[in-house]
Amino acid sequence: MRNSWAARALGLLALLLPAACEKSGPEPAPQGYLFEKGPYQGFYDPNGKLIRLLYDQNGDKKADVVMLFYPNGKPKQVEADTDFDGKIDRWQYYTESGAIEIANVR
Ligand SMILES: [Ca+2]
Repeated sequence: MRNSWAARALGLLALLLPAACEKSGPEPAPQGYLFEKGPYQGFYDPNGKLIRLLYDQNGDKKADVVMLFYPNGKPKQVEADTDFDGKIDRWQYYTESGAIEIANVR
């Protein structure tokens, strides 16, 4: 399935979004804060909104999926290196309302 990587990336949201709401997490620093869990790394703004999400799928300490989000919480762009060669080979850009604006596979 062509869009399965994107679906998987979006599925990460389900794992990380609750963290933004947990009271037991680290107190937000003035410029936002980083949350790391296994291969996932999320960066949140001072209000606890997820701004950026990185995912290291193959465990080589380099992010293979990078997601950016609008202030409304919807995905803004998703870029992925699906063959782990260090180059982005798939990407999707979204409108602020959540519709896919550009999707491409290199
Ligand atoms: Ca990697």
